[in-house]
Amino acid sequence: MLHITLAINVQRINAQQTKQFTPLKHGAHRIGKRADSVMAKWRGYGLGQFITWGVYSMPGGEWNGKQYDGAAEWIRSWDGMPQSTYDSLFHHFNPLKFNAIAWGETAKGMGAKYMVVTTKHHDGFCLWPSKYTDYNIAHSPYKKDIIGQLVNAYNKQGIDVILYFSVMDWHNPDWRYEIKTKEDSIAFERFKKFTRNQLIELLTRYPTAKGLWFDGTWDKSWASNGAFGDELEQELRKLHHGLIIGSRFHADEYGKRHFDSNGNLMGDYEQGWERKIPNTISDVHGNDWECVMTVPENMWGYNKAWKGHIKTADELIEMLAKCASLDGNFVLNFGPKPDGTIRQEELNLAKDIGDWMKVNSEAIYNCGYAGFDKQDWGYFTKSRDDTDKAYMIVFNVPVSGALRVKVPAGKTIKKTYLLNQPNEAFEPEQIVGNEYFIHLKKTDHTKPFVIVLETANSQIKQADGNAKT
Ligand code: 1KN
Repeated sequence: MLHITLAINVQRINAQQTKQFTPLKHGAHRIGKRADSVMAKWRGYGLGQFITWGVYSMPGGEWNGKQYDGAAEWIRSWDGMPQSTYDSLFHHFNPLKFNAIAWGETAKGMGAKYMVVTTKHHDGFCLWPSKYTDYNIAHSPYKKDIIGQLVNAYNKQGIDVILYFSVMDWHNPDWRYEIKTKEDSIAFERFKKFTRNQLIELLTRYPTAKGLWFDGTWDKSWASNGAFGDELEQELRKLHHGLIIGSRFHADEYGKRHFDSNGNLMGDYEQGWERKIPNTISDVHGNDWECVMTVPENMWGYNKAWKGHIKTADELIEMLAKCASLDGNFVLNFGPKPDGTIRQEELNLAKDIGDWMKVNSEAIYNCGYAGFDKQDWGYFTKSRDDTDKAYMIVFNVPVSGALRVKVPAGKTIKKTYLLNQPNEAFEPEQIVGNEYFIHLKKTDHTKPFVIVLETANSQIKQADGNAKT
């Protein structure tokens, strides 16, 4: 038995050694995390707000009394609504109740440190007055630049802004899914110039933007133009100091997306965590990452019906804690209404999350993976600066009231107390070696809560608690 196992291991090692390295011009340009201060700030954001807004908020997932089953911002792709009708909606887009300052206050109240906003979704409608297409906000009855107002209002609240941009553009006649003919390739060359122009325009108009958030980059047309995307990315980075771009912009020269042909992450952070969260630290491969999450199952733009399960504030706080515990940011989507207001359900969630953050954000901001074994009661986080202070974000209180903690080898617990009641210390019970129980004094919590865990290097070499068996 042992003999067989060894043989398999040897084979594996050989396979690794002979694995081919593919020389790439347009793959990853850096291995590992960015080390600069702009990215360090991004890493510390913890919580963000995503805003999906455009003319799709007008039908709100419904046309002629019929309900569209997909996400509301995709309604243009539905047979039930003629594309020409959709493309005329903007003549009536007039969000008179839009108040960028009020949105910024909501985001601030929730505890968001950054905001991602759709400058242009797949439908091609631009919320800024773009020089490169008339299909933009200046040609709507509303007229005013929405992106500019948001950038200013959010920056005044101390919230950084990242610009969402869909490369795929259903409105531009030069967009192609695939390049099949000479004509296609001529059209797509024009489209590439248009895309470059719009991106330079955005960065020039909104110099305080911290990054670009790309979407609609999966089609063959774009993925087979990896060299163009990569060179454009380098150009944009030169233009805009510290610019943050995730793994979703360009493919490598073999059409590989996110991770290049050698398995290395392209861009500054992994952008594949859309509406999903990794389970263990090994799932994130040491990279920066961010999760973007919707409140209902899969609806970004405003949907009148809001079908299916609607996540609660506690569920969302748990997702936020889980992300922080695995080194990622959590970004919650809002889909404002066509009149420019945010629906009451979302305002309530922002308030409830904010109320929790006011007490507990120390366990989220600038926190990451703590290096402790995961336990069933919730999530450990640790400040990226303070190596001897961890947080236990507790969601599931066991009937015993005893929370199991296993501190890393070579550490002991120095002090344990509730984050919001620092004077009330717990006395951890040592189970064996570096494993402890923290006995809660009350077990009828109605909200997730945070326990601070101060550790110290253990003086005495620990006995068999750490021994490998
Ligand atoms: C599964 O295919 C898609 C394609 C596009 C799922 C979602 C999306 C878009 N990305 C999100 C950030 C939303 O903007 C959504 O419309």
